[in-house]
Order: sequence, then C-alpha cells, then structure tokens
Amino acid sequence: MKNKVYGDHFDWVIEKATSSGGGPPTDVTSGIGHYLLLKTYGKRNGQKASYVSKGISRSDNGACLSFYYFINEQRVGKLTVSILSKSGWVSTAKILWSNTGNQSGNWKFAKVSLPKSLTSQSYDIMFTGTVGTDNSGSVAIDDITLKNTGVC
Ligand SMILES: [Ca+2]
Repeated sequence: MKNKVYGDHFDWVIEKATSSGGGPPTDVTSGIGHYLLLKTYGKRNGQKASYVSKGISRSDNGACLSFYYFINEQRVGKLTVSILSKSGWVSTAKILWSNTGNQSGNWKFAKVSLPKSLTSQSYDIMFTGTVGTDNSGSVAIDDITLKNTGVC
C-alpha cells in the first residue's frame, strides 16, 4: 500500500489501539493491535487522505473486498472506497462504497463485490477519508482482505 497520493492533503497513519490516541480504543484483529487511522484533529472540512494498493493482479472471476471501519460520531467524516483501473493511458476511478459518521462508536463490517468487468485488468483499491465539519473524531480501518476467487 502507498500513502502518498497525488492531490490529497494528509496521510493515514498506522496507530496502535489505545484509549488515549484519539482513535478507537481497540482494534479488530486482537483488540490490542494496530489499525489505519485518519486523524481529523486540526484538519479542515473537506480535506482528504487516500491510501492505495500497489497494483493488484487481474482476476477473471471478480473479487471480494472486505474490511472493518470505524467512524465514531456524526459529521466526523466520510470513508470512500474506489477502484482505479487503467485502460491504455486512461485511468479511471469508480466509487464502490461510501459511508459517513453516526456509526455509534463501534467497528462495522463492510463487504464490497468487485464484478469481473472491473477486475479483468490489473487495478488498485483506494481508501479515501474526508474530514467532516466536526474534526474532533476519527475514522479508522482494520483487517482489509481481498479474495480474488469471485464476488462476495
Ligand atoms: Ca488490526
């Protein structure tokens, strides 16, 4: 995965689960592990950070992306998952999934089907966090899994 994406404003950070770090107090994997965190504190409404895979091989059967996400309050921000695919010189981004705040302080599970029409050439998955009007909360992601054996 790479963190420096053209046009975004800041970076996701890998953070250890703690009750004092501003992110969720536990991670999904073990409770005391790490997660990807969008630190919204000090950022402005509309600022973005993107995290992108490094070239996923094509799959003729489609793929299934799953992950856990955490958006602890309303107005904190938005999480968007996009697929970036290349056709010749043209690169297109298509939004596959999006969600905003008010997730009541829990980790939620998400599953996204990638139909074979989108995976017939190599592609990338991009997670984008956008800061909302309330920058006192946080957005986090954990346990990202991609299965290339078919849609979900
Ligand atoms: Ca974890």
